[in-house]
Parts: sequence; structure tokens; C-alpha cells
Amino acid sequence: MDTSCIFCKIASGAFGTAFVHEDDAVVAFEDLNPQAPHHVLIIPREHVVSLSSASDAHDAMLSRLLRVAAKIASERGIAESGYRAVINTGPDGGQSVFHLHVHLLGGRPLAWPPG
Ligand code: DGP
Repeated sequence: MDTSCIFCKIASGAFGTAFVHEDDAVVAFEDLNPQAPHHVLIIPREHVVSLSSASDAHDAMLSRLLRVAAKIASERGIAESGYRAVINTGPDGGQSVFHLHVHLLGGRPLAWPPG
């Protein structure tokens, strides 16, 4: 755990954040600033700065992040209508919180290409 990391604190339960999903490797919770009717963040419990920081040792965790995103989408009834799983990485990728996370966005048509 990185004690200066807001997502580490959330994952530890320090803020009492309601989890949409939790298991031994990942937790999921509502985004503070939702960009779609469904906007959930799925993060590893381990502090990994970004996708670029991940190694072979993180293969199972990375798989878990995406599988949990799909599970939540299914639970919310948006698997058929569609959704997007996004990992913003680094400055040009628009990453603002430097703890790896997947955005699950859905519930409305999502434009392409993104801004
Ligand atoms: P990114 O720009 O990809 O690093 O996305 C970070 C997201 O995290 C952004 O959509 C807002 C969200 N966020 C930032 N701080 C908090 C927080 O304290 N709680 C929650 N629930 N979401 C947060």
C-alpha cells in the first residue's frame, strides 16, 4: 500500500466506500465524477501505478480487472447494449490517478474516437 495514494486508501476501506465488487485481488466502486449512467472503477488492491508499470506477475490481476468489468456490466443489464472498458495510461492517456484502474462506462452511446 502507498499511503499517499487515494485509491489505496479506498481499497483498504479507510473511507468506507461502498464496493460494487470486492475479492482478494480487486475492488470496484462508483466513479466520483461519472461520465455515463454507469461509471464504475475497477482497481487492484495492490498499488500498481499504471498499465505501463504492470509486469508478467500481474497477468492474473489484469485478467481479473477485465472479467470483473464484464461481470458488473452483465449485472447492470448493459452487456447487450454495450459498454466500454478503458485504462487511461500516462499524461497523454488522460490518467489523473496513478493507481491502475479500469473505467467501466455504459448506459448511453459512447462516441468514437474519444477526445
Ligand atoms: P483517470 O483520469 O483515468 O486517472 O481517472 C480517475 C478517475 O477517478 C476519475 O474519473 C475520477 C475518479 N476519482 C478520483 N478521485 C476519486 C475518489 O476519491 N473517489 C472516487 N470514487 N473516484 C475518484
